[in-house]
Amino acid sequence: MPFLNLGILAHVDAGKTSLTERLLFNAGIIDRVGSVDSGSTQTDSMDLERRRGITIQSAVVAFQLDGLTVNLIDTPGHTDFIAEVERALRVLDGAVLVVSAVEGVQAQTRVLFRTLERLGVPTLLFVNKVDRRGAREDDLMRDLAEMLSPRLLPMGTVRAIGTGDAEVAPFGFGDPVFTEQAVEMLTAGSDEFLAAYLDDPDALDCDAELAAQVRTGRAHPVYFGSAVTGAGVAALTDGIRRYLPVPQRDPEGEPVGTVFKVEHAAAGQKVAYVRLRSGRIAPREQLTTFRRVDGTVESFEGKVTAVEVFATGTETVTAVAEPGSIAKVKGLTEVRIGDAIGSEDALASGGFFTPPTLETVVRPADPHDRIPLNRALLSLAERDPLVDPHLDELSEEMAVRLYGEVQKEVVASLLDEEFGIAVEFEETRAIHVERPARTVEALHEMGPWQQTPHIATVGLRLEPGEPGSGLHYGLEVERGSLTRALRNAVEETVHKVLRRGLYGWAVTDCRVLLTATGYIGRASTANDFREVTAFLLDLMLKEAGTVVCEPVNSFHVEFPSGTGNAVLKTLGEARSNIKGQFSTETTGYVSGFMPTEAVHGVERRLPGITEGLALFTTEFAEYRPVYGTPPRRG
Ligand SMILES: Nc1nc2c(ncn2[C@@H]2O[C@H](COP(=O)(O)OP(=O)(O)OP(=O)(O)O)[C@@H](O)[C@H]2O)c(=O)[nH]1
Ligand SMILES: [Mg+2]
Repeated sequence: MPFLNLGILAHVDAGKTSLTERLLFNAGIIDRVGSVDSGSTQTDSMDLERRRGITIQSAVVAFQLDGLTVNLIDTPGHTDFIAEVERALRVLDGAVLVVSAVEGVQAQTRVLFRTLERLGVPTLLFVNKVDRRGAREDDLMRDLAEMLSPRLLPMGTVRAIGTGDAEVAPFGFGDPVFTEQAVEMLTAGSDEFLAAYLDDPDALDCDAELAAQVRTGRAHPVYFGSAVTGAGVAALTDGIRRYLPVPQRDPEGEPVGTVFKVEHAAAGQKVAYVRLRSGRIAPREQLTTFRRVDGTVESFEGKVTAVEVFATGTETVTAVAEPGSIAKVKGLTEVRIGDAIGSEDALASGGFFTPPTLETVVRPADPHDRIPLNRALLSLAERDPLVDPHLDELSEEMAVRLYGEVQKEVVASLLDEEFGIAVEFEETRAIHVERPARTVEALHEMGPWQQTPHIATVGLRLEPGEPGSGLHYGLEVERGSLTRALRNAVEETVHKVLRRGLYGWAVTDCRVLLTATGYIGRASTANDFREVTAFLLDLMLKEAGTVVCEPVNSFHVEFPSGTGNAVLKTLGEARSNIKGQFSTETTGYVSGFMPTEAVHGVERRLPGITEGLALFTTEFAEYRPVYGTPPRRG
């Protein structure tokens, strides 16, 4: 049976989990629609998810749709868990982007839509909560077109919007007004379709053209509805079946896939969630997994002991995994989230979203728990490598990287529930970065044979890059001028040394080029190359100097006019840089930038000074040079 791996994505609270529940109900998988508010849904299964009513981890459920198995991935919307969304994005054949009819397009909606577009993931839009007071239709459609894409087509209209009786009347190609609107959008998206239209408008197959344009990410049908009342959801289901692609996959050949989730089953056994691109996976299969570590690719061998695939809802059955399916694979002891199976080519190159910009020191409430805590943190990192547990040099305690305060709570709760370790955190602080200030070069030439301590010639150039471009390493010498082992030794050392710049922060937004090499047959060792490279980089960093930068968020806040002074004072104390400001008789609006470190404090204080009426949205914008004396790490 063919598979469709479908992601449900949206900003926080848009109704993804409720919609998942409704789709399962409509497919006959569950006989009662669970509710997020009473903690009874299929996909919010962690204790903390049920207690807080938010999704923290992506979850997979399956249902059948006219001979198609849909593996649905319900993702979290809270920005602290964007890493989960990132991993889900790598395995999707299609997506439903949910927007709330009341809250409308949010910063996160734009981020997600841009990413889906960039990856070419065919995407339908679902405007949820049409039953809620304040739900909008026409002007929301205008917002969607303006803020997301002009290539949208509303697939129905809502009657009695904003009431519990809201119903959706789907459009069809029998309706001339809808057909005209569809033709207008479709001709703008394809010159061939435009030519065919000019040739003979009556011979057009608009539905087939719409499917073709959706599948290539050039058009997006928009469905209105309510996950809670079920209005409009049947039309969405029809759209999923009709317009999203069901890729053909090769069942022969080696299994190739991506690990997008890792769980620990009872007895600490690891369960890898694999989206299989081609080939099959059966028990006793020997698999090779690949992982990028410090710029080079490492591989691990593992033998599969058990395979289960998603069958109905959250239930899985023992089976041979077919291409296109999502399988739970046991037996791969070394496996980590993000690993590629069967082929290096399946490895992701870089992330779609900015890595965490905050960090905190975590210490056990009971000092005897130090070693178990280290072990537990490493185990968490297998599921979420971005947490990146590392030793904080000043406090000599473990530190973890975070997207925000809610994630801190999740880490604490996982450590408590799964490992029985109570922890305390230090105050969250921003992770700064260092950018080299100018281009520098250095060369170490080996002296006469057997007289130099290091038998290695290495030339390096360090060049500042564009802000946000990351760290890149490249060769300006022939690949063959150095053996593979020695070349790797240089590259690894570059990544390792630049993890700590002059102030202790990671060095980024630059290029390091290998400009000269030399070695002597068996006499030169990888260690010679490591030590020379580290020595040169140290010199070069000192000579170039670095600019320390801090993470900065853009923000937008709306508040009752009378509270303007208090809001501006709070923003000022948070070192905000205000870019735009205006007010009407009732409402004030301010937008600008503030250090990421200050965001949580502002979020906490705004409700108190605005009687809970402020609307605050924010997202990471960029790293900016800090004023005054740069802070040192640790
Ligand atoms: N009235 C109404 N409420 C809805 C609808 N869909 C969801 N809700 C409510 O909105 C809240 C959030 O719903 P969820 O389904 O948890 O939203 P989510 O997008 O999964 O949230 P996160 O996973 O935390 O990002 C809950 O209180 C739901 O009951 C809807 O169609 N109508
Ligand atoms: Mg949810």
